[in-house]
Amino acid sequence: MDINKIMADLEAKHPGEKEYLQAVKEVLMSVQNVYNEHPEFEHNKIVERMVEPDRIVTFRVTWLDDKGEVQNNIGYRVQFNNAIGPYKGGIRFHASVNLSILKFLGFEQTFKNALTTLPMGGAKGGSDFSPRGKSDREIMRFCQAFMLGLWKNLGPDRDVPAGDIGVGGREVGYMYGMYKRLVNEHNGTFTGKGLSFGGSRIRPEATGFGALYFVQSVLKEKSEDIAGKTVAISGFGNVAWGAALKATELGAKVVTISGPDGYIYDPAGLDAEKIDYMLELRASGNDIVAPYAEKFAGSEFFAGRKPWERKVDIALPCATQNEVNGEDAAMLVANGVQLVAEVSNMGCTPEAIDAFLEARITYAPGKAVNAGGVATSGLEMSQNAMHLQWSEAEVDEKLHTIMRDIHEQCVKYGRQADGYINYMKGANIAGFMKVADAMMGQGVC
Ligand code: 2IT
Repeated sequence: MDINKIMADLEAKHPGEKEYLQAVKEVLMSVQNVYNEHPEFEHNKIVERMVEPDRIVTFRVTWLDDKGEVQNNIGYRVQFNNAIGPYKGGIRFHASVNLSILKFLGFEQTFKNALTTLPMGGAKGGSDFSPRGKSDREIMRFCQAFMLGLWKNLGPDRDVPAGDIGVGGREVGYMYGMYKRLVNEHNGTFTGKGLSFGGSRIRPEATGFGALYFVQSVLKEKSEDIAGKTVAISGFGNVAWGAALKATELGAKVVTISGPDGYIYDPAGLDAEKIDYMLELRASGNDIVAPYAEKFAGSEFFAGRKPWERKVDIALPCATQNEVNGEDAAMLVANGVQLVAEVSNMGCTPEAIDAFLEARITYAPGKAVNAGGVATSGLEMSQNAMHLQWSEAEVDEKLHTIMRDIHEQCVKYGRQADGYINYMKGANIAGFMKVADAMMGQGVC
């Protein structure tokens, strides 16, 4: 495989799509050697077919704000690859959303979903709509208008969306409600639904819980335990909340959370009340964490800064892509961090990853660490298809098994001769091989 040529061709075709090109390059670099051992992949142009989405749908989303004014946004769905199962992946509502970001997310989702061992292809969607400061009615009207543009492309065996940044249980409910009216079927074509209409237990917690189960496996591999370790978390949304909840339950001390406005340092560590307060902060719709420091004595707010300047044992980026850069990584390394596990998708820049690998610090990529979210979505699809609902214990047990399995796959493909486990390489090879195998089995199409 000639990575330089593939990347140059891709860049010429999709100029300026930097997140997408970054995600593709990372995977190609990881799989290069294995790929070259399989001439049939080259013969069937597996990589060239894999890096282009199967289909991209873009549509205008027009809605009325509370003042009665007409608002326009762009909606997208990137159906990346359905070799393994129906297209599956979240929807992101954020002002920054563009095609490059959704293509990178859809590409990553394809390999992540393969790692879960469940039959799901990869997709991602979203809009440049910003939920910040919007009323509940505005959110509802936007979700309904978004569905009008997308519903024809969805279905339980076609494409099953879920939440992502800016899309939680409330938004999924509004979208699914409109979808259901349009198709006149209650067929479960969304995951992250409310418990009373087909949702799965543990789905809200699953991304964060799964990430901590993965971290437990990583530490076990090193004959260590998470209890007593200090943890830096970024973000304060659904994923950060689930991670903080499980980390605390397992005896770790979470000392930071963050928002677009800066970060909170709380040396006493988060407790149940503070973790509940994260939900309140999120529900306020203001997208800021500063009020935490006013509420909880002993904590401090650092405007415009990131939590990575703190001395911690474990760093869990839980906010968004490229939130840990080379400089942040250097600070974490200098402060003796032992493990960096991305809970956000592509949370680290290539420079940051290089810094961790060079310092031989364990770094685990989002597509392995955060796969518990979509895995539990897969479990929600199974429950919907069987018209039943599993107990919390049943879902949690399955989530545990899946995360342990993902960890094993990473170790299998990522262990180096000197014993160091390159989780990025392991996850990329394991995911890639499964998708490649499924594509090979279905012929050139
Ligand atoms: O990035 C992700 O894996 C998600 N946002 C969840 C996707 C899903 O379909 O549950």
